[in-house]
Amino acid sequence: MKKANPNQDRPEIFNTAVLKKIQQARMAQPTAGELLSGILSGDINALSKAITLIESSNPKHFEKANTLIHSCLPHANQSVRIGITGIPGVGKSSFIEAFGKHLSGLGKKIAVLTIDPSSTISHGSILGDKTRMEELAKDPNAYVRPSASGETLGGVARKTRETIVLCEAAGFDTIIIETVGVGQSETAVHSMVDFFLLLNVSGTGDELQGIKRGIMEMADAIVINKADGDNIPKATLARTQFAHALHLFPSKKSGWIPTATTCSAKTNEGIAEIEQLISKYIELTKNNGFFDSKRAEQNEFWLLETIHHQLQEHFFHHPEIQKELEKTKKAVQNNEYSPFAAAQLLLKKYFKNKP
Ligand SMILES: Nc1nc2c(ncn2[C@@H]2O[C@H](COP(=O)(O)OP(=O)(O)O)[C@@H](O)[C@H]2O)c(=O)[nH]1
Ligand SMILES: [Mg+2]
Repeated sequence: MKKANPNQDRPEIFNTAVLKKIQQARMAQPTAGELLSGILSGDINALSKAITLIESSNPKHFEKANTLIHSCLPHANQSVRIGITGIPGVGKSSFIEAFGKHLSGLGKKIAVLTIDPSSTISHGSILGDKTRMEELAKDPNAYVRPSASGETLGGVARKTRETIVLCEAAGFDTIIIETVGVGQSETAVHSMVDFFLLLNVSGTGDELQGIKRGIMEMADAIVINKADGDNIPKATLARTQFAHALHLFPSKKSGWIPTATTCSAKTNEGIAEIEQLISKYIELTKNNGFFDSKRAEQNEFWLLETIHHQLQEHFFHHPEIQKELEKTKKAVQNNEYSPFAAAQLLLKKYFKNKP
């Protein structure tokens, strides 16, 4: 056998390789404490890892994720949360890019999150070509994070809400949430933001058609985008129509009177005014107490939402219930049982067998 030579560099290379592996493994699996100190120092890499952790659907990660969110909470409230909705193609991503760059110019730090439960199916937006917001993503004051994929709307929404907390702890003072503007995503976003902006475009002259009343009612501002070039007169007309329509809604608890305005994400016309509008809203609602009471209400909503969700998950994943449910479904379909009585039976069984 060859005698070991202490000066031989082979063992050293081996050691460095092992060391590197250990370091990489540690980096890949940082503790909640390591992630927290990374986040608090504004380390984007740590923030991204933390978001991946809370997005994980592996039950083994839940405890660590909860510990992390809990420890971020005391650092997480100094922000303005803005929701942007509108049908695909109105220019939400383009608007956020222009608006985000303007905010960055004012010295703000912006995190952009998207709620798009369909992203796994459509691979991003349906019409848009700016989903990644390339320019804003390059801005050192901005962080752009696409939606968690492969999830239901409820799942995406819950995780987005926790992501907001992490971003705020990392020092982002403006959180912008883009929804795809289809389905129920507006309601989910509305329940996690301070200011809700509905983006629109002028088109057929019959602008108010096709916009759900409930969404208009939630809006704190309606912005007609693409007010540039030949489109300016039409956009101005649309703004007037929306302004009239907004007057017909009952006044808001916030004391704020929603407004309609125009902008162009292409020329930046009107973008600065929208920032001023939102600042006015924040000032008003912080002074009259609505800002804090709305956030408190939202916290309560998410508490109850999470409980509902977890109870449901637990029930439907219970092995005995899963077996029984199939039989019960058939019995109900064949009118052997009333749905109500069958539900009672299943629930009774569930509560009896609860571990
Ligand atoms: N002329 C003009 N086009 C715009 C404006 N904003 C967005 N667009 C275009 O509209 C299309 C859809 O934009 P996008 O931001 O992806 O819309 P989203 O689906 O609502 O996110 C893209 O081709 C954009 O270049 C604008 O202010 N003016
Ligand atoms: Mg988009």
